[in-house]
Amino acid sequence: MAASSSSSAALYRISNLQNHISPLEANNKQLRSIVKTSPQVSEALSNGRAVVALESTIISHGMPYPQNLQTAKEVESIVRENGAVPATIAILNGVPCIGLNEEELERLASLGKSVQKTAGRDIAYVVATRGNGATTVSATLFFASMVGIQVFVTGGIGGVHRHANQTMDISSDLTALGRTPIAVISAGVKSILDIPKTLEYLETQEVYVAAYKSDEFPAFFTEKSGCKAPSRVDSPEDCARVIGKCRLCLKFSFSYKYFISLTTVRKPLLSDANKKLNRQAGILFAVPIPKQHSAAGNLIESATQRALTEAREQNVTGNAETPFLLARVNELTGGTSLAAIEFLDTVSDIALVKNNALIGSQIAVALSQLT
Ligand code: PSU
Ligand code: MN
Repeated sequence: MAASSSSSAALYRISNLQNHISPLEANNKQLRSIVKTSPQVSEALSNGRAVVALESTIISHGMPYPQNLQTAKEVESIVRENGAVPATIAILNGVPCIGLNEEELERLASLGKSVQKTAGRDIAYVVATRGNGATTVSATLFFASMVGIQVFVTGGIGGVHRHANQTMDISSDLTALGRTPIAVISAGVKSILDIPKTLEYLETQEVYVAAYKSDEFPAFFTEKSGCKAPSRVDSPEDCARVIGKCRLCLKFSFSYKYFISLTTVRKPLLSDANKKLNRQAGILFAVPIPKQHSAAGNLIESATQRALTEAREQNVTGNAETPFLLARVNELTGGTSLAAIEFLDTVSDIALVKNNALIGSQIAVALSQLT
């Protein structure tokens, strides 16, 4: 990194944030000087309205431009139509943005894979070098909790990789969930990962995991993973009661022309759990693929299972496994055509993230209505 003195200062500041400041200190001046929250998101948060955080790696790395832009806009529309305010999170020119306007969303989408995939560990570097960063689940959790967002929608979360006992490849999404009191709505975990180990690791991290209207934990492309979900929820209201309402409201009173007093008002907590108990761990609500997409999902899943068997037979392990699986799934589902699987995969990814956006928004609204 070609560090100028100002970028070193920024690096120092953001490292300090990560190390010493509770993410829930939403009224911290230093944080607010670094992070840019959109007027819509700010307004919604201070009025206790429903807000849904959205990650941006799916935009930059999940699909090509302009399909990614169109999908990102459609997902935001679904959130709005269901009564919540979308907060897409990304780092633009070193500034973490919580809620993107049209021009910012267009910029992020058109930059595509040239934007750095930014996990928690990468945040300080991207900010310090004034870079552009597409946030993964772990980095999005960090920024969302900084401003007090409680609900976050994504497609699939990262997990424990197969052979993690040799490679140590475990997504920081899981450790971030373990220390961030936010509810993530995802379609479960792709079967390319080790789903039983992922569930074990979430347990170790004290993350509450529930399948939505199902007894089984979903495997992204299929409703069933073969693993019983640790818990089950059946409505947005159930989810809201587990999360518990954030009663931290900021009140600005303009009592004199140049005098602004900032008062933090905490209302009594009555009926909610995670928040009421001041638990600092996250929540994962896993939503199974909707029935109308299960045919496309099954096609991808059966190719994945076959590729996994072949990998075992050919003794492909370690970090060679994921590229092998992806290439083989391409071949199996599209013959020689890469476009076919990319199409199928993208179609299902889009369908799933949209479905999660619908349910996540309902959860955020139910949460805002908790009395
Ligand atoms: N899994 C998916 N789709 C995704 C990702 C994972 O099915 O888009 C992205 C998410 O942004 C997730 C990240 O947070 O990849 C995890 O990356 P890693 O395994 O490198 O931690
Ligand atoms: Mn990894």
